[in-house]
This record gives sequence, C-alpha cells and structure tokens, in this order.
Amino acid sequence: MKCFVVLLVCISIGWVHSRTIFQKDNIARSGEATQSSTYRPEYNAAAAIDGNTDSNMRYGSCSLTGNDNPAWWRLGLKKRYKVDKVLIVNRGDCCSERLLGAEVRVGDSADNNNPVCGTVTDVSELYITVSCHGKEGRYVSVVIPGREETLQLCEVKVYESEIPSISLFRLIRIG
Ligand SMILES: [Ca+2]
Repeated sequence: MKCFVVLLVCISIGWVHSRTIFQKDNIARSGEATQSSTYRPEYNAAAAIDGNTDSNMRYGSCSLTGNDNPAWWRLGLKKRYKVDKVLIVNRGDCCSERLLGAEVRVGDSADNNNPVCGTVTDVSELYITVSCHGKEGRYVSVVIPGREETLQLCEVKVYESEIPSISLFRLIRIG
C-alpha cells in the first residue's frame, strides 16, 4: 500500500510539473503578426515573435513601423486564449521612450478595437510586463494612441492564464 501511495505521489508531481511547464509556454510563437506599416523589410512584425530577445535593432530581431497615427502591432493567435500576461522587450539601443503610452489590448476584434489590459508608463527597464488578468481573445495588440509615433518591439511574449485543475494530491487525500 505504501508503495502504491509513493507511486501516486511521484506520478502527480510529474503531472503537476508538466502542467507548470505547459502553462509557461509563450503562445505568441505560434501566432501571426502584422503591423500598421513596416519601416524596412527586415523590421517586419514577425521579428517581434521570432523567439530572439536581442534588443539591438541592428541585429534584425525587432519590429519597427513607420511614423503612424496610430502605430500598432497585432498578433493573431490560432484560437481564443485567456491571456495572463504580455511581456514586451523594448528596443535597447535607442529611443526606448517611443513606447510610452502604448496600450496592450486583447479581444476578438481584428481592427485592434479591443479592451485594454494595460498601458506602458515606464520604460526604464528593457523588459515590460503587462497583466491581462485572463482577458480572452484571438488577438493581442500593442497600440500607441493619440499621436504619430514609430512602434518598435524587439520581442512580445504572451502567456496563457492557468487552467483550473483538480490536483491529484487532493484525490489521493480523498482516497
Ligand atoms: Ca525578436
């Protein structure tokens, strides 16, 4: 009986661990990105979801729009997700302040007219996290409203909300 309990505990630890890894997956990598305009071909929207967080624009892993009003970048996901948080890697070699006021929006509208999760108010750090608290949708957008601006994103990572689950630990306890 003791061996059986130990086995169950081991299985449940592995199961919980695997779920933890799954929940931390960056779902942005499987989406398709587009933006209001592209300053030069190498600064295309997909550079912000290529998995490379290099923040130096010259190394070709950042997206960059023209001077648009509004400038926007949009990620189309393969299905609807409940979004926990969005991590943005800002440009590091220049002009980080351009991202001030940028809004992260999540929803089902393909024209960026979606609820706002949060606004970038501090660009002192390269990595900016915006909490979306489970807002649901197929699209994640970064929009700079109200002015002409260039939008530059060296990486955007999107994390899904945790999926409620019944712990096997609990089942064991019940048993
Ligand atoms: Ca990148």
